[in-house]
Amino acid sequence: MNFNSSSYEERAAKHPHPVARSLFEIMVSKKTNLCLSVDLTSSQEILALTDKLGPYICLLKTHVDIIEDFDPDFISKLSELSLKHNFLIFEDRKFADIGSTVIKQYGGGIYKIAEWVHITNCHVLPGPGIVDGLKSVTRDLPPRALLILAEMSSKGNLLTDEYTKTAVEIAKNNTDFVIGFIAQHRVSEPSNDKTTASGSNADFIIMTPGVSLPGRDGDSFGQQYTNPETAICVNGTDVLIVGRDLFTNPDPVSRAKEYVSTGWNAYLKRINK
Ligand code: BMP
Repeated sequence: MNFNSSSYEERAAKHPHPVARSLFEIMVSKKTNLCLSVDLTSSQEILALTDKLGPYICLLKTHVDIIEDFDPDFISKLSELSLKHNFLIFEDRKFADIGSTVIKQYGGGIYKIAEWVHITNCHVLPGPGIVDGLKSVTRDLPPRALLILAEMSSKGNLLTDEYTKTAVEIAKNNTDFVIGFIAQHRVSEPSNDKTTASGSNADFIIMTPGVSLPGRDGDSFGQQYTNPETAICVNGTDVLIVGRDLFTNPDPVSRAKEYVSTGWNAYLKRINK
């Protein structure tokens, strides 16, 4: 679909959701639209890389259930890094069960995701009850937000156009909690002067995984990559999610700087600055 030609500043000023506002404000102040997907399995390695790349990212994406030595102290340290470097935390949990089960998965268990994570995500396969369930967990917490998986990067995935449209409808009915999509394209109308707090003109943030600078051609399990410039200028994404191309790089800081400048220049081109 279309891309969004408003600046992140304009979108921050108008956005009704506090988590979306914070994210846009961080992006503007640090001049970055990069999200590090820190898919490592040792908590020490995750913390060390996050401390190194913290200055270059607006968002840190975790898969907390792959950590082999998880302990609650890890969460305190990660939260300290998020304050030190000014980024938000996104747990890529991809909830996919009925409302009453996701309530326990999001709020409880050993990870207590809702307590420390600003943003999480879900599939809408079970129908809108999953969003209602997740939202109910956040009632007495600081602001929390949800992304809906509307498209996936992997070859042969089953998220059809029809499914994507339904995902967008569910998001539009829950703009007090859903701030955007994990998607490969801008799947909803871009915001404009008619942007409203909710409903059909809500300003959804598009975050795209399966992004790599030229040179990485997918993996042997169906991952597919788009380059940052295409993702931002053609497909209309707002946040670039990058994993292995950063955390397996021998010089992740230099690589992160390349993503930051490529991503930011592509964004400036898109908004015509
Ligand atoms: P990488 O850049 O190393 O391919 O990692 C991509 C990250 O984004 C992984 O953590 C994966 O779980 C996630 N992801 C994805 O690759 N495609 C999707 O459609 C949705 C995802 O969350």
